Amino acid sequence: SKDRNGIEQVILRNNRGASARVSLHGGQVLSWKTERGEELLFTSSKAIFNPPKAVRGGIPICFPQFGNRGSLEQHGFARNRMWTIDKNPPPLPNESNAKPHIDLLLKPSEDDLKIWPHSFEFRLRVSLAAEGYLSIISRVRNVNSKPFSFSFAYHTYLSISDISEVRVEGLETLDYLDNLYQKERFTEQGDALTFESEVDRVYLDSCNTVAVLDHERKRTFVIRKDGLPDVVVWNPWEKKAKAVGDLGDEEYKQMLCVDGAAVEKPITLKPGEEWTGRLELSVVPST
Ligand code: TA6
Repeated sequence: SKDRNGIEQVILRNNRGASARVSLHGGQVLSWKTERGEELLFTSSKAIFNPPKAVRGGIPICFPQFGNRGSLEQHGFARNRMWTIDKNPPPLPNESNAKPHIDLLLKPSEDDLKIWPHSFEFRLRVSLAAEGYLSIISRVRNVNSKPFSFSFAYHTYLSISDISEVRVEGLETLDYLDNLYQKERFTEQGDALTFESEVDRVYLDSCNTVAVLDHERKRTFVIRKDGLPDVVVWNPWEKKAKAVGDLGDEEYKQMLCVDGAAVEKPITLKPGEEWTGRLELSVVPST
């Protein structure tokens, strides 16, 4: 199907009615719904669905650079490019092709190679399991003759009821780089993370499971990851939300970014080598 700007999108639906929508622009998941049709990802009411800008919401892919840690545009160019449907993807070990899935491919254009001179093949698989969880697998292969390094994040906008009623578990005691304090390193004080003001952190060397508890909606997002050592946590809060043009002034209350990422230690690939980064999102009822 096509969106209002004629951008191709793919709808995945499992046999219980859960669904996901993926745009070929940016390879961006724009929607993930429960079998009851409840939207689980946040999209700003002021989102701009006009390439090359990435839609504010869903799960933008930050590649080959996370944030402003380098010479490229913020979060790299992958989220601002048209991807193609990968008709003949190399098989994914222990991934069943039975579940609804889409395979997308991004290769650098001549212009991309001018700003980032590293030939790569980025294969993205988005799939929806029978139980409704969303799985995203990124495979980046170095098809160049020299090694290259990149940083990466699945910039995941979770839809929540009220940011002041949310707790994040699984990051206790970790060190983090605080983007609000010149990316300096701090240590988390050992309890679940709650939110009273802007948070913009990269938690380091996290374990592979993080839980985001939405108290009001009595549900917990479970984020499982592999190949992604770090977790970015971002909420702009009131002042920053007003400064973000494609985010409603009050909407910071309904969103939280908890991103599987590889930021502190960029991934280095030798010629011919391939990296795999897996993210699995599920939502479970919680008391
Ligand atoms: O989540 C980390 C971060 O770099 C924040 O500092 C904020 O800029 C956010 O990403 C959104 O970035 P974007 O380029 O999508 O507006």
